[in-house]
Amino acid sequence: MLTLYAFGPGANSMKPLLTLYEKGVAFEHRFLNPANFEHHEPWFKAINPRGQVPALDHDGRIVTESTVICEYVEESFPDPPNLMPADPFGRAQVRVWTKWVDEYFCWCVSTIGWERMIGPMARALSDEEFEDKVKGIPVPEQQVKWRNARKGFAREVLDEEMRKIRVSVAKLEARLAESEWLAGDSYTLADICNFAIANGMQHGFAEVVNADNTPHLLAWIERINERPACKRMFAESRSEMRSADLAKAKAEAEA
Ligand SMILES: N[C@@H](CCC(=O)N[C@@H](CS)C(=O)NCC(=O)O)C(=O)O
Repeated sequence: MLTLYAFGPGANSMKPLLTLYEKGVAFEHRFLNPANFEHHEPWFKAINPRGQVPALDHDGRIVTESTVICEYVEESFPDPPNLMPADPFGRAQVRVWTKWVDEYFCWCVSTIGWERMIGPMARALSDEEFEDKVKGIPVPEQQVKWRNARKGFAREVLDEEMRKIRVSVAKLEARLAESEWLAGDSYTLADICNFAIANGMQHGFAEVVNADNTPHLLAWIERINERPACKRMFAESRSEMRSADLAKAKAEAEA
């Protein structure tokens, strides 16, 4: 029995979600709503003490860290399609790309995302409500990030993160101009983990990711969006998220 705890098809949550869809493995998807701070509730911190998604429960054993979960799924369900190359050199190339997304690309996009989305969410709370929520955040650095988002990140921080986004996008464009996929000849976890962060930048960062500046990156984003597993992931996640909202609203109305 597999249960994936995630926010939905975006960012770190999307990495294992798309991997599970690509592998065709049956699993239960448990959506947490970040607007309700559900990931900081005690029941979820009992699953991931860091209070972060994604987390995978496989027969009662918990695996955390998005990229680690992807490799765990690939190794636990080795039937094709294979998302890791068979040879050690190929696997090393995939890991160079997944390490880069986890340590560099993800962070600059995340800060701008927090400024745009988490900031307004945090400012909608009263000081008292906010402090109460912050107390429930187990990772000290995340407490700082929530406070910075509420205040608004400093201009120099935002400028530096935008610089790193431009560097990241140029790196992806250069690689995809010479190769259909990021690590070698086939679609791998390198593509899935980078797509999870890059998808949507053609809208949210259209001044950087667009047909004139990054035609190869755009084509790669479209190619992955056209994959049957990816289409299924978006369609089913949307309908599951709607049902979860309806079930929650119903439970609240009945309470
Ligand atoms: N290194 C972790 C990072 C997980 C992470 O940052 N998750 C975000 C969602 S994309 C989260 O739970 N954020 C909520 C918070 O930290 O309050 C991974 O790759 O799984």
